[in-house]
Amino acid sequence: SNVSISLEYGHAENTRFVGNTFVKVGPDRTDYATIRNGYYQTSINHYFYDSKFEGGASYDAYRFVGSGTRDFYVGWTLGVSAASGSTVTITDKNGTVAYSGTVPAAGKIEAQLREYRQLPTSRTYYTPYTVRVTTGGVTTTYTTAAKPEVRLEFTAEPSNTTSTPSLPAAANLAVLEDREFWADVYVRSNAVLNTWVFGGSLNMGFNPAYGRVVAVEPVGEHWQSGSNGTVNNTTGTITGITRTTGAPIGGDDEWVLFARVKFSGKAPVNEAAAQFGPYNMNASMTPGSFSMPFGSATPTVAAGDGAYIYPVIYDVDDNGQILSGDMAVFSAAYRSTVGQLPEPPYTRWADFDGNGKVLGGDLALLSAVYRLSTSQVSFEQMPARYRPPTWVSGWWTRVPAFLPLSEPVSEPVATSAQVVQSPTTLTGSPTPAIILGPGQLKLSRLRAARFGF
Ligand SMILES: [Ca+2]
Ligand SMILES: [Ca+2]
Ligand SMILES: [Ca+2]
Repeated sequence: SNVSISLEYGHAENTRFVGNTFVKVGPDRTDYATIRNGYYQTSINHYFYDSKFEGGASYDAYRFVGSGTRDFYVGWTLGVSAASGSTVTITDKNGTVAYSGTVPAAGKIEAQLREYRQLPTSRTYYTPYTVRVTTGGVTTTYTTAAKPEVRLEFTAEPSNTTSTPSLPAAANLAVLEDREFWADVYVRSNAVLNTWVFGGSLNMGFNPAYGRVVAVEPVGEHWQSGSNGTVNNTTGTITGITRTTGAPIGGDDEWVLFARVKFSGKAPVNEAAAQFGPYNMNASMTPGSFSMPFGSATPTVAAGDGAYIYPVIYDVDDNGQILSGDMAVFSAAYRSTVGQLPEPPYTRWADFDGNGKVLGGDLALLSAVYRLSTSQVSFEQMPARYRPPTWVSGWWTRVPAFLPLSEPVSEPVATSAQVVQSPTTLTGSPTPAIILGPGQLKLSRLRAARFGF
């Protein structure tokens, strides 16, 4: 056993084990017990507070031997965050006061509270506790376990952090399509009642039209067991991500990394409707029950990040590459004025720089990325009007959530009143505005066109 209380050499009472890590090592033995207690005398009032377990050790791996009254208590430290000077009173489920005190300048008190008393054949719980916090004459009442929180953070540069006292303010990740980025899910105990989290389960959802899961990645040794769940990129769901541990990290009110999902965004170019994004991937979280020292609860979902996917505007046929198919659509619109004719040709799409005409400036933009795959294009190579408002460089940026992202870029649709040529005329004999037919032009000739061939 890891702890053996009361042997034939003598009995014991009133021991306290605080903040220990119990590790089961060596070959499996059928007579193993993490806590062994008893001989033939009374052996009571043994307390274990804030224990951590590794290798299969557990409070449930106990053995009482002998006879007489024998027990041990399991307890945890509960932090209560409140304004300095607040009074805190904590009562157990029987109404017995377990803690009473005043919050010091640091803004937090810590109380050692019993979860249960283990007897040879029974277990008596003291939970749930009622926590009353009185600040300025106003009393707020909490119960353990108060709901923990989960929060989503999108990042294009995952850190090695597995726990952190604070996360960046909620923001939106604005990212070009066909790039890999991560959704990090963090969990912490209640912001007022601070304690550890032993694990839980989580489902996630996203709009599969705008992204897919590449992998659900391991997040570190601090979770001793778990599952990365089942991904369905057709329905946009990840079900059954689970984590459990007997040795939680973080504790207190720190955020602990629970899951890390690698995504790749996808964004269509809808040339007919002139819809060019960005698109909200609409990631969502549905947590199941989470286990904590004083009980279990379903977390609240804290306001976190969103992810907006920007299409690489040039890839009009959405095949992931900027090649002849895209050039053909552009060629058809070349030298046209936006809104002058019914679409197609797709002048609203082809007018990349937004000056109202499909001319050399647009061709220059397209030529610069020709033959690249969409994953090789960065915002530098996109027209300014297709970049996120806070963009500085590269293929992603974080946009503060309180700033509205650009609305989906769309141009007014040409009405019949704006059509200056009849469709028959257009089909039968191209006007000077439509010199180039779809698929008829190679890049070299377009370059020539740019210089006025
Ligand atoms: Ca696309
Ligand atoms: Ca393409
Ligand atoms: Ca233009």
